[in-house]
Amino acid sequence: MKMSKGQIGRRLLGLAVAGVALVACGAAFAELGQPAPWEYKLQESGSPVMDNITWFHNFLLGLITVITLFVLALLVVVVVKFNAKSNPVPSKTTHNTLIEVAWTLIPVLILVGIAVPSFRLLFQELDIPKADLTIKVTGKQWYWSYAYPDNGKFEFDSLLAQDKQPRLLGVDNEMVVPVNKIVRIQTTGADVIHSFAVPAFGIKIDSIPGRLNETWFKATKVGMFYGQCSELCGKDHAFMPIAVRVVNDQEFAAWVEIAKKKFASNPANSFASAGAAAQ
Ligand SMILES: [Cu+2]
Repeated sequence: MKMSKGQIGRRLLGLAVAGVALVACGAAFAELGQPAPWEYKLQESGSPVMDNITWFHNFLLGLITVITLFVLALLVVVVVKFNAKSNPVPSKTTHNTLIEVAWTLIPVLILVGIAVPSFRLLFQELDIPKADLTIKVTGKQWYWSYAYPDNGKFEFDSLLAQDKQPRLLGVDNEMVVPVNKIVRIQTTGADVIHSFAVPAFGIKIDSIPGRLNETWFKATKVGMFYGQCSELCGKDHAFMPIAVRVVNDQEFAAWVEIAKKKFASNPANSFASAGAAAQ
């Protein structure tokens, strides 16, 4: 099939419009705390650590775009100006001190420019501030258990709820945390290695049997935040979502009172109360 220039132009214009519409939809569908259809960016941030991860991601993306375009431009110059036809007698130059110093120093400076914010982010993630509350997260085949040692030592299981939305992310018992409070997560695995991850909080940490790993987040927005187990842990790996409900202080206090009674008969709590009796 032969197309006229006008037809090709119209097709290209159509493609461009479709592309722009797709990008606009990606932005329009973005929802706090969960993935969205056609999303191509990081999830919207809900914590200071994720703010910095997002900034660092955008910074690197900008930097790598500039570097890639620069290298592409150099390649084009070489191909066009120095091919055998347009440059039949090649130069015999082998050294140029200025260029050699520049192509050593400039990449070093770029790497230092990346290293500084990179290490700052790493320290922010790993250096856990004084926590307002601790939640112990245990990964099990195939669900999560949450224990609140600072709020009455209750523990409960959180399982996928088939009838809840968003699909495959809704659970029967959500983890509940207060807004703008520093939450320390201590995590371990009861059987195999799992990984506790909530993208909007910028956390992902392995839950390893026999080890206690730590991370932290400070949720800055009220609402529902979802994550998934991020370590292949067996046949139902895809069906052990993480749902975190961020509420204000009064709602959190009220929930703790209800949870203490509701989960009092949970067999997991016999261990917690046995621990309390032994103290
Ligand atoms: Cu898992």
